[in-house]
Amino acid sequence: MTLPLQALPTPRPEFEDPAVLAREVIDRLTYRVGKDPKVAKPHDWLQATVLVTRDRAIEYWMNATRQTYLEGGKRVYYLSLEFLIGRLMRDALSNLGLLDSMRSALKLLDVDFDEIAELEADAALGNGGLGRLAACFMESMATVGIPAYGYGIRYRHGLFRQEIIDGWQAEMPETWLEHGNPWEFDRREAAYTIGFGGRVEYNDANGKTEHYTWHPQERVTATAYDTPVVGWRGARVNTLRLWKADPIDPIRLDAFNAGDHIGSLTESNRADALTRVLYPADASPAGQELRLRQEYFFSSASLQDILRRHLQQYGLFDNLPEKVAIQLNDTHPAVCVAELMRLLMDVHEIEFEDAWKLTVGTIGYTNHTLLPEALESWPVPLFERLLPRHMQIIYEINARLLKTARHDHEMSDDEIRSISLIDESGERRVRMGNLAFVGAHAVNGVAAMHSELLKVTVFKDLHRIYPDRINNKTNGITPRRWLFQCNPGLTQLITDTIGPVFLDDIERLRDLEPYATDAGFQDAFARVKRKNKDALTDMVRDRIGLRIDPNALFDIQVKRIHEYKRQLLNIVETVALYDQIRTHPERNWVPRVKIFAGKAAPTYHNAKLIIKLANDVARVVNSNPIVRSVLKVVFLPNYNVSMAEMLVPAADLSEQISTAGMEASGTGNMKFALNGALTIGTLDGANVEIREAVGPENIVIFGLTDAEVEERRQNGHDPRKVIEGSPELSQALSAIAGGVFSPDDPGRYAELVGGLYDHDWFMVASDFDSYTAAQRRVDALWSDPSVWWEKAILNTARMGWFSSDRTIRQYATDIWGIAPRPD
Ligand code: B1N
Repeated sequence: MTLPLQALPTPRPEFEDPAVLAREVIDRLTYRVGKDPKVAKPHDWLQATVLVTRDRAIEYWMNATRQTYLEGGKRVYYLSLEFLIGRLMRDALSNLGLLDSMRSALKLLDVDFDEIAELEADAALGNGGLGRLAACFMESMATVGIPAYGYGIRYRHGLFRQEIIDGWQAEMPETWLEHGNPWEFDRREAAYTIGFGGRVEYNDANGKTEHYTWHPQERVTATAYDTPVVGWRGARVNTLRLWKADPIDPIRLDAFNAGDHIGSLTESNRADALTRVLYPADASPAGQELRLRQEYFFSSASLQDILRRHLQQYGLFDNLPEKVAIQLNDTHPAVCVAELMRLLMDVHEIEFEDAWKLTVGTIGYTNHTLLPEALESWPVPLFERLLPRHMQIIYEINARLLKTARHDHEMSDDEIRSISLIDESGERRVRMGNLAFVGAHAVNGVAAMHSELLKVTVFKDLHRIYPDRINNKTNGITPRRWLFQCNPGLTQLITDTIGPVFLDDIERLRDLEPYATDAGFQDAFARVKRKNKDALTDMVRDRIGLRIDPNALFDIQVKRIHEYKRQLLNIVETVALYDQIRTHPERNWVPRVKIFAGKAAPTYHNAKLIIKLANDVARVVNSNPIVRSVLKVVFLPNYNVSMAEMLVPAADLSEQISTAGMEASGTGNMKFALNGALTIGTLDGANVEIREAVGPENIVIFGLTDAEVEERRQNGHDPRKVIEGSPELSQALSAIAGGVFSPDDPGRYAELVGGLYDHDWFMVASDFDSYTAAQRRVDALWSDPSVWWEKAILNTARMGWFSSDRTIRQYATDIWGIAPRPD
């Protein structure tokens, strides 16, 4: 059935009326939550409010879906093992333009909006930047009017909750579904069978076309759960479809009836385990069998769903690349290359050559890291056992690739070895990065520098064969969540100053430039920052019982804990500063609060030790009577999206200090700068482009360049000499290694510090002097408020380009071949 466009529902006039909304909230509370308003608890109100919000999104949602169908438009499918969404209610209400109305509606019911909004659990279905990027992209695709589906896994437990016990990280299970999830629709009708293991049958019954049939040994069902994603001003509502694994038969009745009650449950438990928990690995390996099962499970379910939808609308696959774009968020869904080939060949009887053209034409691949340990590869025996048919297909793709390389490109044996889909250097392994590269028509990095590095490092030889394939799409962040919602004070001030146009065209933030030197505007800007810092001050007191001074410079490093991100450099500098202040207490020190937060992968020993060190240093510094009036150190437990929404608007200084060449992009750097923090950072990832955008005088850059880092690693360097040449560094390291901060266990940090003397892979020692000098430049800038606020304002004014709307438009035109709605 096709509906004429005019028949599509449009929002009614009472859409925004608080009285109407209030009535609807009572209605949902009564009939859906089943609670009398008199006895309803805050959680019940939250659920009722979410249901009203969700229902308001539904008309737009259906509208969008129908329109895409009618127009025969190209659909984008964003496949990601992670979606780090955070809370949804404020986002949806704000994008629907209903935030104020809902606040008033709840007031009529004597319910405080902010209080119930705080109760919503963060959907933490991701580890860090890669997962948060997927969430920003979903919102931007809806905003710029792209018909898009996100596909991922509905983990029962998202990223673990971090507790700090005696200074150490402890991991607790995360239970976001505890109170149910009023956002999602479970689509029991959209279910697919996913196989594992078994054998492949070959038959050439008609003697012409070879035909293979996979007979899996094990099967599970993938069931869809849909969440609406609302674009800015309700421009479009797209779908985030997350898969849950279910046993084919909830209880195998034959076994159950035969009295084997336990045996009948094993299959059920196996299915359950598949989508039970997110791997807590960020830019590090997660090489267990269950992970490969998760990857294949959601890849296969998503592709089956995509092909079903396509076939239903078009009846054939010849036009797949014209109507479907599949974007792989890193290699986690790279098995899609083989699965799409299998579905096209074995199920839909398309020949290899044709299937390959359709596959490559449809798939795009985004690479997010160069860290060798994070590049996925799977042992061939494991892959073969779990996915025997896919292994065959990969061998076939590889044979053709290597033939081209040898004959058309005259590649040497070394080059052939490096491009092969199979790593033969030790135990044979399937290289997922190479598979994604050859199976995609476009391969992109996530910042200019990273994309250039792809061409000369991991994909050097593949780049020779496919010189047009690698391209850059610098990351972005959605300004709705990361400015309008998290910083309403600044948003209001900007609106009052330059008018509301920037709300729909974020690069118009530039209109603020003339006000950067205006004393009145500087004051107002500083007052907004101060209010945000007051709120953070209260939060720190409530969470860890520490008093901090909102007049001090708030210096913030929040992100996953990783050696390449160099929280250790920041901590060592803190210790050196502590020593200096104690030696010269009479000097005019700039008061600082150093704030750290972030999770470590549970098996990452050094990262966990760095958390302990931050907490040990905090304890000592914060209790020193001389120092504590000018220096405080804070480690906030359980960093997540909601906490970032408090930290980002309250920062004066943003720490983006990774070893050059190692942070592919970073996106926290963009959030802080947009909210008027100055960046102290290395020339790494997107910092390079942030410097170009805000101007070199408005960012504090230090440290070795990526080329210098590379040169030192190649030619060897002597960190011990570097340390001995820097009295401040030597003293700080001796204090840490000697147990000054760990009197209960003086040897705790001996190895960690020893690593700096021995190899210092991450160049902490090499960059130390340059970093401290940069920090003193920050102090000088802070000491002249008119200078500081001018720079802060120029950061906000010039960061509009880092909107994920811009990133998505570039993906749309360059990779997906669709025209987004113009600005
Ligand atoms: O992706 C972000 C970038 O801004 C960061 O620089 C980058 O480190 C991050 C395996 C990863 N790269 N690789 C991962 C995550 C989970 C996992 O299991 C790797 N995350 C990044 C967005 O582009």
